[in-house]
Amino acid sequence: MRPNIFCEGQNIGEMLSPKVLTLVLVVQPGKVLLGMKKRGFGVGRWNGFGGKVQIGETVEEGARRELLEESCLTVETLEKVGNIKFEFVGETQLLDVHIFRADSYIGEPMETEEMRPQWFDCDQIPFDQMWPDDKLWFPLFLQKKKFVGYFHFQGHDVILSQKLDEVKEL
Ligand code: 8OG
Repeated sequence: MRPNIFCEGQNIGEMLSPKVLTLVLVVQPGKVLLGMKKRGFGVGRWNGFGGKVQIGETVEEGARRELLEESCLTVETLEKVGNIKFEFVGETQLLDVHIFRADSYIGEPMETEEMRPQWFDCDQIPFDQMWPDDKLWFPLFLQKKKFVGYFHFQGHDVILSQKLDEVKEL
């Protein structure tokens, strides 16, 4: 099924190009580092570290920059693990989120203006304080599977439709 990215009554010319975002999940054996988002989009939710890719940087460069800005960590290897597109009712711009995994890191996670980092055991991930789609794709992520998805949201809490597939390559 092809995602219904064009709302009824809206023509293609009105659809903005997607906003490209990154999301980095740092893992250690049996645990994952999340940050409590202190402001802006997704405030009050635990999430990985990331944000908008800037003009002139690659998606991976954007991922490394946002990770450093939000958690004070640098990483050697980032593995591409997922790509999810989000559509919100009433919004003309899709979010195109590129998800990366890092199995090692340099530095110590530090609280920043945007995020308060905390390690969670993989069997105690706080899904009730995360974006509602996360509970659907995190199990794939934790099993080291790669995935692509699409979620259509009403507001920030209700998923109207969804599609999630495991893939071999991204
Ligand atoms: O720059 P800003 O903080 O607005 O970036 C938003 C971050 O949130 C970015 O890392 C991408 C991420 N993000 C979404 N939607 C979702 C979602 O549904 N689940 C998770 N885990 N992260 C999301 O934009």
